[in-house]
Order: sequence, then C-alpha cells, then structure tokens
Amino acid sequence: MKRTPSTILITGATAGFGEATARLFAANGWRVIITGRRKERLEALRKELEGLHGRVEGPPVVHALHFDVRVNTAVEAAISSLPEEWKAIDVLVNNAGLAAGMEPIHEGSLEDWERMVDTNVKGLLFVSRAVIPGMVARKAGHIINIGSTAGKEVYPNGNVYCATKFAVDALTKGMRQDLLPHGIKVTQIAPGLAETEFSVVRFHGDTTRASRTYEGLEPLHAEDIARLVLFAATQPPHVCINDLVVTPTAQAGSNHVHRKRH
Ligand code: NDP
Ligand code: 8X3
Repeated sequence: MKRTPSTILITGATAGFGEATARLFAANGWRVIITGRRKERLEALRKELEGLHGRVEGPPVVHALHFDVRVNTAVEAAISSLPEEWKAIDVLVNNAGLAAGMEPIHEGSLEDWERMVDTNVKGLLFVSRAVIPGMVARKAGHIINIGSTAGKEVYPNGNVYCATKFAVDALTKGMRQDLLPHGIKVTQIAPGLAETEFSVVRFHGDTTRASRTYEGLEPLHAEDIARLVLFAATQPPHVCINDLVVTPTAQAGSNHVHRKRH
C-alpha cells in the first residue's frame, strides 16, 4: 500500500539542483532525505526545511545524511543508518556530480578525471546499489538520474566529463530494463547550461572563468530543474517519463549556443 507523504532521497543537496529540489519537494509536503559532504550546509538546510511548515511538533520531515558518494563503505553505512521510518525511499535522485577541468584530452589532469569518474559514475552506482534493493523488495520506486546534454553530444574539451554523462545515459537505460519486472520507474533529466556552483567547481574556484560560461545568455536556473524532477515524480503510477532533455532557449545541444553581444 502506498504511504503518504512520500519520501525522496536527493544526493548533492547542499547546492544547485539538489538543494532547489529539496526545497521544492519539502514545500510540496514530501519527506526529504538530504545528502552531501558539506555538513554545515546540510544542517542549515535541514533546520530551514523543518521550519517550512511552521511546525512546532510532529515527526521530522527532513533527514540529513552526510557522506561522500565516492566511498562505498560510507554510502552503505549512511543508507543502513536510516531510522526505520525513513528506510522506505520512494524516489532516489542521483544528482551529486561535477565536472573538473576542461582541457584537450592530451593535457587533462588524471586527478580531475578520477574525481569525475569516481563521483559521476561510481558514486551514482554505489548509491543506487544501496537503495534499489529496498525498492525491488517493495515492488515500487522511482530513480531519477541527472544526466546532461553532455551525455547526448560531446563538445570540445568536454571529453571525460561527457564520457561520465554518456555513462549516466547508458545506466539509466540499463536500470529501466533491469527494473522493469519490479514496477520501478527510471527517468533521466539531461540539462544544458545551468548556473549553479557547477562551473566554479569545474574551473577549480576561478569565478571569472566560471561566469564566462553564461555570458550573453540566460542559463537555466536550479529551480527549473527542480520543477522537472517534481513533474517526473508526480506522474500517475502507469506513466514513466524516460528522458527529459532541457536547455536554455539560447542553446541547441552541446555545440550551439546563441550569445548576445554587448
Ligand atoms: P553544484 O556544484 O551546484 O552541486 C553539486 C552537488 O553535488 C553539491 O551538493 C555537492 O555537495 C554534490 N557532490 C559533489 N561531489 C560529491 C561527492 N563526492 N559526494 C557527495 N556529494 C557530492 O552543481 P549542479 O547542481 O549544477 O550539479 C548537479 C548535477 O547536475 C551534477 O551531476 C552535474 O553534472 C549535473 N548537471 C549540471 C549542469 C549545469 O550546467 N549546472 C547541466 C547538466 C547536468 P558537496 O560538495 O557538499 O558534497
Ligand atoms: C553541464 C552542461 O554543457 O556545461 O552538464 O557540460 S555542460
């Protein structure tokens, strides 16, 4: 039997898409499990969202889990530490991820490559492996993977980041096939240029270079993606959104961006 309200676990809820998604789902009455590495941000968000409904008593509506998706032992420990009343996860949003660097293939940093593969591919797999068996046992659930237009079309110097997002695209399709007999939905949302902390992380803290990414166009905002996650998660039981590719109006795929000149 379906329990209400539903429970969503969001990886990477300390910034960007994940944070906006946590806010939107909490505002819509969901029970939200927020996760990430930055403990202070998680705690501040937990407190803020707990106060959202002006509640003075009642069970918590937000649960924070602090872990690094790259460390499988930490992922397993965090998921198994969930109190009984938080264990039945209805929706898993595999959002935690990053780009690191943007160099031609022969100049790329091995350290950056490892960070991207470990976070975007292995991290997504570790969290999925820890959460999906519960969905299979309950014969219900929904996995929403955050891919990218970079996982549809490669762009110059995007090499390894694009490869990790192509992997997310393939894993989304693989998950949907494998989980078909278990009644579990699998969705990919593949955004284009969105202004979050993404480019600051990609360019190792260089905010000037990061802001150039969005010069002359209105990029997507984190809230735009949160709305799509809510849209996908609130379809009737017989409807599964497979793939949502979304770009700013000023972008047509990875390699075509229209920028206004000053
Ligand atoms: P942000 O940098 O704003 O947020 C990234 C989130 O991921 C943070 O909450 C961060 O939390 C978390 N994260 C990163 N590494 C780890 C880790 N090792 N363990 C746990 N959490 C981690 O970026 P976005 O919101 O833009 O990115 C979210 C997803 O969307 C990523 O997968 C990205 O590839 C994808 N994407 C982004 C686009 C964009 O243009 N912005 C477009 C298309 C896809 P913390 O540091 O606290 O751990
Ligand atoms: C992020 C979008 O085009 O910067 O995945 O790679 S892009």
